[in-house]
Amino acid sequence: MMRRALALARRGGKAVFPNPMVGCVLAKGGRVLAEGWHPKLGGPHAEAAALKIAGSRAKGATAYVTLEPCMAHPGKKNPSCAELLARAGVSRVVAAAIDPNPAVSGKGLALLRRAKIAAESGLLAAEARSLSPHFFARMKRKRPYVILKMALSLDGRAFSPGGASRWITDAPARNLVHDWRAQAQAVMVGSGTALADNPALTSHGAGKNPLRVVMDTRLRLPRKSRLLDGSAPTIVFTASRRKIPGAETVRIPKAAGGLNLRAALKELCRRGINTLLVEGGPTLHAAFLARGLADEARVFIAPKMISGSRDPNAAPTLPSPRLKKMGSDFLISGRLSCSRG
Ligand code: AOF
Ligand code: ZN
Repeated sequence: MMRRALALARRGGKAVFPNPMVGCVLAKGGRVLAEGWHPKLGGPHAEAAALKIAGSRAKGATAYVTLEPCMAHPGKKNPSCAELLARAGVSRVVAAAIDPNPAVSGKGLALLRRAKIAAESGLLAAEARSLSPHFFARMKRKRPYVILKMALSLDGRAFSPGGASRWITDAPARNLVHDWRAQAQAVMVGSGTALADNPALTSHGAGKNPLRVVMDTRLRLPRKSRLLDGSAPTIVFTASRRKIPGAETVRIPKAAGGLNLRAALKELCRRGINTLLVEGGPTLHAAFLARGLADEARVFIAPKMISGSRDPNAAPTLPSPRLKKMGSDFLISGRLSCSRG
């Protein structure tokens, strides 16, 4: 049964990255009742999928899962699987690996035992861990998977998630960013970006809103900031002793040029945050890069030359740009819309 659960888990493939692949088999009297797996990042969990198929037949069944069933924690997109299994009345849960996520670890099995369900772990645990080595390694390092998102004009100006310049990328790029926010459990900006552009950092209906995180050494965030509007939870990391209404203020140590990023990441990991999308500004991106704390970059380049114009929306564009890969470089070329005379 556990081997079958492992095979189901593999169906998640790259779509669940950077979260783990998870599979689940519900069985009774040596017969499979239902199967489930985690199909994609932010999608239903394996147990939830299997329980949905089994319905009331799950009562008295044994659940074989490749990862300890989860417990509710902030930033989670799904109802807790341990609770779902208990409510469905399964009589036994066999888990392969214990969830290394510090917000979950051991707590899922403990909840099941409190509900008088026989819960054990360790069956084919090494196989289960080897399905998602990156996930287990990262949890050991005590930090989320960090994605740096940036948007640049063709002439190399960074522009940020809010304010007037947010309209520099087109609707498809902006919608994709909203999807990324819905998939990431947390989104981070520096106070400079928060002040200059007043971004909301929500998913704008593309899915669940992420936890919003502001790095604000001196607590400069103004009270009227959209990040404090309550539309999604917000954490402000600061070195200040003051508190700010509308957000949770968490004091962490200073470091050269700002706050201790590692301390912030450790705190986010402790809260069960698995993926973090860092949206800028350039100073914050540079700090992540300098300390080797960034795992992935996603860079938009808008075919616009904004250096010479006051209004980025009126800047010269390349109406039909060409993109060519030249060795390790990319060449973007094309006629400019401002060409006259
Ligand atoms: C489970 N079953 O199928 C998976 C689990 O963002 P969420 O809501 O998908 O939660 C992600 C966390 O849930 C992840 O960090 C890991 O601890 C656990 N993954 N747990 O019970 C599943 N994929
Ligand atoms: Zn779960």
